[in-house]
Amino acid sequence: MAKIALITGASSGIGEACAHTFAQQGYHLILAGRRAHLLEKVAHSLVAKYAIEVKILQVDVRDNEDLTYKLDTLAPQWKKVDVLINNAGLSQGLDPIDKGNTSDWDIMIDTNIKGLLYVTKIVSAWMVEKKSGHIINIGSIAGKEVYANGNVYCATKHAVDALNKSMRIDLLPHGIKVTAIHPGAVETEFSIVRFKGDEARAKKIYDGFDPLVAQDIAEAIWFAASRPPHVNINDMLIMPTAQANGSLIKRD
Ligand code: NDP
Ligand code: 8X3
Repeated sequence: MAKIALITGASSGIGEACAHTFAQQGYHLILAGRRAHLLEKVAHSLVAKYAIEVKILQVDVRDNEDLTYKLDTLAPQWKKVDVLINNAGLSQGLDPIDKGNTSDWDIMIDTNIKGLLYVTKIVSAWMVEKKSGHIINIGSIAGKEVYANGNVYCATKHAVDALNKSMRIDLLPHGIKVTAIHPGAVETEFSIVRFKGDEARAKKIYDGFDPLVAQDIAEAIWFAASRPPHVNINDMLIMPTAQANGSLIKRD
C-alpha cells in the first residue's frame, strides 16, 4: 500500500517542491494551505503525472477549531499518515524590536509555533496509534542563531528547534522519527511575504549570490524520509555556499 505524506504550506516554495518529490516516490499526499486554487493546481499536475491520490486541505493552521474539524473528518485511510512535513510558516517585517509591529509578531507566533503545534498534536496522535511515522519540522538558520532585526521570526524558529528536540523525546516510546531541516536563504515567496508584496525589496535579498532553491530542501527532506527504519536524521543545517551564517553573505 502506498505511503501518505501530509505537507503543510504546499501551495508554494519548499512545500510545493516536497509535494513533487514525494509524488515522484509514489506517496499519496495531503496538501494543506490557505490558497486552495494553488493547492488544486499542484494536485492536478501531480495526479496527471504520477499514479497517486491527492487530498486538498484548505486550512489556516492558526485556526485550531477549523483545523481540528478538517483533520478529524478525514476518511480513516487518510489518517494513516507516514510522514508529516511541518513546513507552513512565514516571516512578517524586518524591524528592530522597538519599532516592531505587534500584529506581525502575532502572525509569526501563531503560524510558526502555534500552527505547527496544532497540526502536530493531531497527526502525532494518529502516528502513536499505529506506532510508526516521521515528523519533519522545517526550522531555519534563524532557529540556530539570530540576526539583526530578525528578533521575533528568529524566536519562532528557535521554538521550532526546541519543539523538534522535545517531540523526539516524547515520541520515542512510540517508534516515531522526528527530524528538523534548517535552511539558510532559499529563493521562494518567503521574502515577498516578509515584505508584504514588495517584490523589488524581496528580490534584493537574493542579489549577487546563488541562493538555495526549494528543490534543494525537498531533496534533503526526502533524504531524511528515506533512511532505513533504524536511522533517524535528527537535524540538518543547509546553507547556500555563499552564506556563512545568518548574517554573512558573500555577494558579487
Ligand atoms: P513560501 O512563502 O513560498 O511558502 C510558505 C507556505 O506556507 C505557503 O504554502 C503558505 O501557503 C503556507 N502558509 C503560510 N501561512 C500559513 C497558514 N496560516 N496556514 C497554512 N499555510 C500557511 O516560503 P518557503 O517555502 O520559503 O517557506 C516554507 C518554510 O520554510 C517556512 O516555515 C519558512 O519559515 C521556512 N524557511 C524558509 C527559508 C527561506 O529562505 N525561504 C529559509 C529557512 C526556513 P498559503 O499562503 O497558501 O497558506
Ligand atoms: C528564512 C531564512 O535568513 O531570512 O528562515 O532567516 S532567514
